[in-house]
Amino acid sequence: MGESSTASDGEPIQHGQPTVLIVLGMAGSGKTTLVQRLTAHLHSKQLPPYVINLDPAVSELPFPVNIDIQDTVNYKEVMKQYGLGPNGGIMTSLNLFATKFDQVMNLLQKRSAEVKNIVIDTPGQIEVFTWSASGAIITESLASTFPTVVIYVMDTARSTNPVTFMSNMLYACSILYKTKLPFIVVMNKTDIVDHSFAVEWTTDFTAFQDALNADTSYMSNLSRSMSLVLDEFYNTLKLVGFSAVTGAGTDDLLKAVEEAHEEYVKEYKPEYDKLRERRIKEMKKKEQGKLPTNAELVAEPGIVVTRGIDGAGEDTSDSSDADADNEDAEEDSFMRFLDAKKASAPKT
Ligand SMILES: Nc1nc2c(ncn2[C@@H]2O[C@H](COP(=O)(O)OP(=O)(O)O)[C@@H](O)[C@H]2O)c(=O)[nH]1
Ligand SMILES: [Mg+2]
Repeated sequence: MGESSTASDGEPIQHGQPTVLIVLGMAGSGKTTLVQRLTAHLHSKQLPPYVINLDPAVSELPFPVNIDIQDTVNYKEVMKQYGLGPNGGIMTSLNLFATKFDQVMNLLQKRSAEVKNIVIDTPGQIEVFTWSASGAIITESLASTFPTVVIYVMDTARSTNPVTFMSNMLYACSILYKTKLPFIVVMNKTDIVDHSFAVEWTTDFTAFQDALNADTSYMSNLSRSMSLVLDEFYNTLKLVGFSAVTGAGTDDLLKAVEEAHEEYVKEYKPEYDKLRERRIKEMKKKEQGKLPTNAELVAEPGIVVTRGIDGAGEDTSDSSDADADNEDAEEDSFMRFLDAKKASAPKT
């Protein structure tokens, strides 16, 4: 595969660049299960995605990953060494990982001609990723290089109450403004409850007001005024019903992703290009001020290991000798990281 590769339905890929899918959502909404479903689907279409796990606390990953934060940062050790609770541990692990994200970017750029999708699973606790500096660094790095799309996963069965629905949508809206990226809301778990109510509430203002009228709490009054604010957000929203368990809605989701990719190229890329230029200028200024150069930073021991994709589908590692060399280099760099870690481990 190369620049001329085509999408599953025969559509040429814009600019031959992969789409980065950042999967966000509340704990338990089904992010990991969605990534699993999507990964299996893309494997069956002979389009294995490049998968990154950014959740340092997940006990078992149900899909093959190329980069796993857990291979680099030991979340339990981080908690112990820094005396942190679970959330602080996840946050600090993500911060540690983000300091070396330029190396992840290098790996992604090397693979970018071969893959169509880069799928990123994020920590269960959404705020750890969306409102942290490291989450912003990771998102910005990705979005200033690749067409990047946010997939916001919602638990349909837990959103049937209009007040809960609106709170979740407000949260989604705030993330849209924070990330400034094309946005797809996935109403997951449609095998339990159909998502048609969500479609109605986001397209028919009075239908949502009627639903709220049945609720006389203080929150419903607040919701009534806030829902006016959300009307604008709903106008541009791509809402997709999905079941990570049955796979219903997979084609709709992939179609929305392709549309969002085009939206990125047309509307968001110019902004990210500007951002990137600003960053490069800042970098140059810093270099002149005798801070470590970019090259020196990249030459530090690596933190990232790329496991071959085993199990489901084809193994991309044997597609060429160059690939095998890359993987060796990645493995070597990870071993150097481990050695460096051992040497510098705190004595306590
Ligand atoms: N019925 C049903 N359950 C789901 C679906 N997707 C995820 N789940 C369940 O929801 C729970 C949380 O899923 P998980 O993917 O770990 O959520 P995460 O915290 O967002 O990564 C698990 O018990 C999943 O089996 C779905 O589409 N339908
Ligand atoms: Mg998860």
